[in-house]
Amino acid sequence: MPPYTIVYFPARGVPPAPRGRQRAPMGTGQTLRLLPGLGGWGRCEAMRMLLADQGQDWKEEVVTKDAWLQGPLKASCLYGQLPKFQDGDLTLYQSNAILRHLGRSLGLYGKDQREAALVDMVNDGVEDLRRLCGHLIRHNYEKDKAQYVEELPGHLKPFETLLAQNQGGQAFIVGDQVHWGATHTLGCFTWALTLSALVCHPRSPRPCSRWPAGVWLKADLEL
Ligand code: GTS
Repeated sequence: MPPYTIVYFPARGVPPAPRGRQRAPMGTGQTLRLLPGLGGWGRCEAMRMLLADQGQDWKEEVVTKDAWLQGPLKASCLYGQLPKFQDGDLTLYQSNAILRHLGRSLGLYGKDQREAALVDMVNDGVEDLRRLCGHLIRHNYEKDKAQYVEELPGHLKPFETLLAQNQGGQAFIVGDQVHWGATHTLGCFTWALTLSALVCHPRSPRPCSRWPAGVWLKADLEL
């Protein structure tokens, strides 16, 4: 029995249509389907990718909307929300706390406290970006999409700055080894950039049908 269990909604694969649209534009579906959890960048994709990359096994419990709406499971969750994560007899909620827990227990929290602080900082920045993307999809997509595209470079700038400061961009965003925030960063950037491409070229099957060559991630993207 794997020690880890992820309890979450079936949030991966085809994206939900941005509000005001019937569905994702033709031609993008295939691309988007290649990207794990792109629709809402499901909150469990980063932990799945991290576990897979580290050769860990885990169990999935998929909660349907109907099951959730019945109420008892929601009532049993600490914050009334999913994901819920189990590591043996330890039960956790809050996706970023779960990622941090995996980072600590798998030895992926930077080489010292200084790097750990930087990883925390990067991940909090990624969470902000994630909210920005989520807000665009869930709220005034048509009204806000142009502004989103215009402002995206500014939102990506801090990460670019950090990368440039670390061995001239030849290493990781923090330190010289994989850390727990990397999958969240990678996935969120892909989401943010794909959304931007979707706005600019709504009928084009670009840009991110593949992960960048040489990326450290070994996880199978069809997880
Ligand atoms: N801060 C939480 C985390 O990071 O885990 C947010 C969790 C959350 O928003 N969960 C949503 C939920 O349970 C699902 S998702 O938006 O993350 O996919 N919603 C159902 C409900 O009843 O609130």
